[in-house]
Amino acid sequence: MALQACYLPSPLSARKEGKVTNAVKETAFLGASVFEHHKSGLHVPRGVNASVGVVKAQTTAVAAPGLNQASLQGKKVLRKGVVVITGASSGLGLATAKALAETGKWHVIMACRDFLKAEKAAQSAGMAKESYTVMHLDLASLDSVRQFVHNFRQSERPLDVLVCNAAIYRPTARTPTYTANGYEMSVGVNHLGHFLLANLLLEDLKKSDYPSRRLIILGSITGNTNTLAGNVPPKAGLGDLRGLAGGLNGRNSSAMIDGGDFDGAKAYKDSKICNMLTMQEFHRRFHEETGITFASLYPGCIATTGLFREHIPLFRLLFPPFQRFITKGFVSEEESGRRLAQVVSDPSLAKSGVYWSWNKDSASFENQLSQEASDTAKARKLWEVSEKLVGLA
Ligand code: NDP
Ligand code: PMR
Repeated sequence: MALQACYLPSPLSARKEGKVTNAVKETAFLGASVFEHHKSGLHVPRGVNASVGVVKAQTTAVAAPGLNQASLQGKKVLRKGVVVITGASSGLGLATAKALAETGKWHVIMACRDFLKAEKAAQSAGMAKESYTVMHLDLASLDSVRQFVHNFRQSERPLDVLVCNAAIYRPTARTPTYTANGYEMSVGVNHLGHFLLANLLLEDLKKSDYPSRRLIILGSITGNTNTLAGNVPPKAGLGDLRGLAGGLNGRNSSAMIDGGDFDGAKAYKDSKICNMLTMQEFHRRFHEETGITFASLYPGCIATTGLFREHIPLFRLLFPPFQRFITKGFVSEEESGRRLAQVVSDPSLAKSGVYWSWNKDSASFENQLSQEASDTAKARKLWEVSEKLVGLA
């Protein structure tokens, strides 16, 4: 497993000229000082609460770390927001990175397990080179998570928003595979890796001076049994967490959270319940004290993404038209990216503890979680067991 130092500058982009021109125009309008810092990539001046389409960004008028204070001559610098997105090398993560980068208000840290893939993806998406940084993160290794946090801190960027987006789905797996730490892979990556990452980076979010700091964890309709989609077998269910408490290792415990026989599709859905419970437990533990917004969401059925790469070819062929024409739950990668970008940056979506969804006109609303996905006692137990598994307790 690659654990090398991992802080890559972005390649050149043909779109740079246009971005800078816009930034200068905006700055002249606002009367703020112009400041670009290529090494950190932090500073393109921007407007206050400006918006591009539905993606809005709040700004903060403070000097960002790494700036030469003397050169500022007492003027305030409006800095970009800094957002870390895990799994930004494809699908929803990439679309969100692109949507945010295009506003000119955000610097996106693409936290990915495959540098080259992420770099190529950013380039093909047309992201301006100064709008993103690729950093290595393999959520299947807790060492890699810790290394990522270390590297991120070395970069001396602030952290304003963290998006726990990466996931794997193994519907056709007959036997479990395991993370470097010996946990069943779907729950290990989707929940435990993110659980450690979010807990460690909470300190960084607390330190941020950005007007709205957010921690967002992807949920899904299929983890919620109060929906038709959530009732398609195998149904999600954590039981009494006996498999997780036993180590989720398939040797002296089950590889499934509820202690049952391995089922790859269920493991994914279970991991999504964990994601939604974790968001709420973060909210209960830290929102009042820190003011940080904790949120989850179902972005719609993005039936074309790499999430279904391990599914049988017939499924991959029929799933998009099925979702588009029958359930009408289909959403394009681009639209889903705009939705998640809203949860990152729109001032009207700053409420904490919310599971966001969108109606057919793409208007956001606060959705209802299933009984299990909103069970406070289970959330607390999940937190305590997870803390032990990732070495935080
Ligand atoms: P994709 O497969 O396109 O994206 C998943 C991303 O996660 C990829 O970038 C992948 O990296 C990354 N990833 C996988 N394993 C690891 C790992 N060990 N370490 C770091 N990164 C990893 O799927 P989607 O875009 O569809 O999924 C994004 C999120 O949206 C997920 O949380 C999913 O649960 C959620 N979601 C998706 C829905 C859908 O319909 N697609 C519906 C509801 C929620 P790589 O590129 O290297 O493979
Ligand atoms: Mg589902 C009624 C609406 C609806 C919606 C919005 C989804 C979303 N699905 C719906 C219905 C149905 N699905 C029905 C009626 C069936 C039976 C034919 C069905 C089947 C189905 C399968 C086999 N659906 C699936 C699968 C998968 O393998 C996907 C999955 O469970 O991944 C975990 C999936 C999904 N359906 C969705 C969404 C959003 C998914 C995938 C992703 C996810 O939850 O993250």
